[in-house]
Amino acid sequence: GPAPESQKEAQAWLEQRSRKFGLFIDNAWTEPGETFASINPADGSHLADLTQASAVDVARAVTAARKALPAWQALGGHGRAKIMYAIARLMQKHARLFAVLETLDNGKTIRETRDADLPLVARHFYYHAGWAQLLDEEFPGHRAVGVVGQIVPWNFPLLMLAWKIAPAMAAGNTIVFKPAEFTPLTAMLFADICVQAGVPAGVVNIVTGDGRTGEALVAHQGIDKLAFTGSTEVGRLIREATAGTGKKLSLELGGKSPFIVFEDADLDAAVEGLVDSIWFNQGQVCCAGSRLLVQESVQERFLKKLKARMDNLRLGSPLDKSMDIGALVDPIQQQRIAALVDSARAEGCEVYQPAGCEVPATGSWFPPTLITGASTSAAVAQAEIFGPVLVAMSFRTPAEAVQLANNTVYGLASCVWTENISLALDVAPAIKAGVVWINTANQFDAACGFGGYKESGYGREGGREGMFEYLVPVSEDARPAAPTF
Ligand code: TXE
Repeated sequence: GPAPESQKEAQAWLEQRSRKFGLFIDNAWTEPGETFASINPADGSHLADLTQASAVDVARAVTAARKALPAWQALGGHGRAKIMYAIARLMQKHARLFAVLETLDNGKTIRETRDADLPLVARHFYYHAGWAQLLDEEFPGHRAVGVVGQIVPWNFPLLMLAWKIAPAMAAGNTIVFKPAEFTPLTAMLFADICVQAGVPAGVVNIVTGDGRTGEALVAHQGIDKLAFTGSTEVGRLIREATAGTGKKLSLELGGKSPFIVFEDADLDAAVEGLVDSIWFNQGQVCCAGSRLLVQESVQERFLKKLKARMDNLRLGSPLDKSMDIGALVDPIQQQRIAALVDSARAEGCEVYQPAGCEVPATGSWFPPTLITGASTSAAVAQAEIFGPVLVAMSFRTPAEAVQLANNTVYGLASCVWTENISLALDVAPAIKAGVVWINTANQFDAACGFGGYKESGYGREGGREGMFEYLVPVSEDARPAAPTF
């Protein structure tokens, strides 16, 4: 596993807080109130107790954010960038502690938290510090929205925090942030980093709690913009709740992304891409390539290679560096995924799970799974499974591939594998998805806008377009008078 000292450091940090956390408001910790537990899903052990923030707590956080707004904006882009660079450097300095804590809280493998999540988190703060410095030149006629409420899910706790907080800070907003109730710990550590980095009081406030805390944040009249990543169901509720309130809103919701393999593709590379696409983070990824569409002429060969590769996947302790597949975030997810796979079995689908992938007796786990023989309208072919379950289907022509790819209520991401660049360039624009990766998968960069179409939501995070989510055009009366000559 990771150096024992990193594990010790994580436990020591939790102990130092007596495994009990209040809310982070105005750069201070409140006394823990009514609490809920955060559990390590790999072994069921108790990690810490966190405060279930009430509507009154949320209101206090919004008030702190409102009060902090003028000074934060007066600091200017360069002043804010300096602080954001400090955050980025501190995240790098404490990357191992963050990675271990994330792995303990979420169940994802240490290889992923260490090599993917943490480097991307630092990159997001560095990148957006750059936009803070360029704000006046690059976004003239715009100002920060104001106080933003941000709600994130549990699949990439710290990375989603960075995707939300970094652009909001850069643009000059103040923030009330809510992590998911399953994975609040790295956000608590991030609060410490904010203080160390010199973030002024009230600029970043963190309230923990379940959907009720989220609802209070959504309903609060002092919020100017809401950013949400999570289920399509809750996204719909939030859109309804904010309709007619004037609150700006961005939603990043579910997906059922197609992974298209043409007959001329480098099949071995495509198998590796697919492993990354559907088994990374146990498939608990909004843009997971959960629908394999493979050309009929190579289907048999491809599935044979894929099964052989699945047989080599290692599932086990997420803190063990050699593991490919860790634990699911919570037993609820395990039950949900199992029910969907059972429904496929009942419908006569073939379900392949590698014989060597035994799941531990305690904790929440699900083996890598491949389903073949499903109809295009089957639940497993249409619903977001949000687990390590791949559904394979075949096509004959590029036109049929595109038709199947778009046969979903979602439109978040997609992958196209072919050695024929003309084919790739024909197919890519025909797929209605926010991202089309060609001969690769899961490339996330802070400079590249990410977001969906259809029921995957709207708005973009990252890149230049992501900045507009946290800015509004300046009203006429606030605009400097036109120069007179
Ligand atoms: O998501 P929720 P859950 C999908 C995935 C998963 C399912 C359920 O299929 O199995 O959703 O996951 C907060 N008002 N995705 O229940 O409920 C909640 O506290 C305001 C896909 O975890 O959407 C958490 O912080 N906020 C998705 C956040 O919303 C509310 C990632 C997300 O929780 C709220 C996650 C309410 N009424 C789940 N109710 C993706 N595609 O990225 C809950 N919350």
